[in-house]
Amino acid sequence: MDIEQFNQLPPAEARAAIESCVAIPAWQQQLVAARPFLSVQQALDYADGLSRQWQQTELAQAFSAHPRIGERASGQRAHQQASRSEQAVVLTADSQVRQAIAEGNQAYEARFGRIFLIRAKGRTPQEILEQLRRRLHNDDREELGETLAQLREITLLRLQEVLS
Ligand code: 2AL
Repeated sequence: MDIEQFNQLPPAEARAAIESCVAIPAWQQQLVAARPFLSVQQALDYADGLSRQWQQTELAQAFSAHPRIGERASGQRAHQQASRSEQAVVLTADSQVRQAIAEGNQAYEARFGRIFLIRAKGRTPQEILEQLRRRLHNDDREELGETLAQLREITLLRLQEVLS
């Protein structure tokens, strides 16, 4: 949909159009309420500004739209389709790399108490594995910051797709 169509949708429909970007109700609401936007770029900038306020609470809300890396999302809802497409590259990795990612996921969850989140689009499976191993050494504060930054990137990429 183009930006004019997004501007003109009734609020509930505009919200439905962007809810697959991130499962954070306040973000969805505020973005819809800030319409009209003059351009896609203005909408993206506004969405980015909102996402820079996220903290632990918002992160916890967001996980339902982001299955584990390497675990193919099933279902036809928009966020499940987006996730499948973002993570498709991981399925092309050899079994050793996939196994290492699965083990890294387990170690990460034991360490941080939540699933490992990374913007998968544009990264190779090997790069994802390297980031996973590197981030395991972060302290809690560093890792919260990196995770929120990755969530912002995924969200903005999805919004760009919706508004293209
Ligand atoms: C995801 C996902 O679903 N898409 C993406 O880029 N990253 N999940 C995750 N656990 O990082």
